[in-house]
Amino acid sequence: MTYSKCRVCREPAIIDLPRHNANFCAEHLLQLCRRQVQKAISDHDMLSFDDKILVAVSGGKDSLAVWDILTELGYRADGLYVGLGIGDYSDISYDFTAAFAGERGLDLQTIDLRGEYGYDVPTAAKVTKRVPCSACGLSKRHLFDKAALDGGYDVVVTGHNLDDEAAVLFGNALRWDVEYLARQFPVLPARPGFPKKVKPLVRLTEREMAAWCIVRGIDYQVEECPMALGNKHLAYKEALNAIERESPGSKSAFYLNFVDKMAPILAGHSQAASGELNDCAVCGSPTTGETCAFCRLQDRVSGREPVPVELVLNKKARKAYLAAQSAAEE
Ligand code: Q46
Ligand code: ZN
Ligand code: ZN
Repeated sequence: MTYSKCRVCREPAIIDLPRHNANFCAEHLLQLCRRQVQKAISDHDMLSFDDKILVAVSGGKDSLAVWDILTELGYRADGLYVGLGIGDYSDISYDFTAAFAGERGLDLQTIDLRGEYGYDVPTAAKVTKRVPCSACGLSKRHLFDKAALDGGYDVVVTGHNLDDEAAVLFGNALRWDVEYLARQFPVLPARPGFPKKVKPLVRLTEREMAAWCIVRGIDYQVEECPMALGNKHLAYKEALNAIERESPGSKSAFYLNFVDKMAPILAGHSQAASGELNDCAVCGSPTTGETCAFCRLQDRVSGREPVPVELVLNKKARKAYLAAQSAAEE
């Protein structure tokens, strides 16, 4: 598709961005992305050039793009990939991550959940009878925190973009979940036992990140995680996209104005940030109980026979997953 002219240089554009009411050529799209990342970093005091940074990489466009942008801007950033054991999806995601790091000479650490902790996400979901994202999110958070603290990193970067954050905000606001709303900021400061965590892509959309990867020649996992099929997060994204089509700019106003105007009001409302914490009896991580949620999960699910991905999907998601599998095999 061709779009008229770049707003900056008047050369032919490669993308239209209705929320900016403008089109951009490849060079000026990259410039816009860099500037939005720099603005997020400086507005929220996310990173300094002396920081030792750990990027949580999944092999998808956002995490590879944020690693690429930070490196290009001159930050010192290593990557950490956690192998979740979600069938071919995880294997392919790892290949994209390793290729990206290898081609650029970047340091990539990997943790394999089954190899090192004796379980994978589908098995954990089956045993706990909870949605896969629950065990997955819990495991990733714990392992990224631990790797950052053990490795002497100052900060963990994740690739959450504007679409992700607006969708989470939408869900939290639908329920007026003040506890979650109070924690939904682009920066979580370090606390004893927890590293600082930042989201430098909160001013950029999925579409802009996909365009960044295409222009920069970054190959990434384009498939959604099969476990995400049918989850509420995707439904919230679709709802916000429908609003955005009618009224460009609504999505960024919804999220960025929340951060500017509501964050100061909600500060201090999170009990998790203020409660007393003990050291986990098994691993030493901070926890409100005796043993942390990660160690309790591991204790429950480790050593079980691996459960195939399709067995933990609902009927609709299983159908879509198996159809995609057989199409890939043809
Ligand atoms: S990887 Fe894990 Fe996501 Fe898949 S199981 Fe859910 S949380 S959807 S970012
Ligand atoms: Zn241009
Ligand atoms: Zn523990």
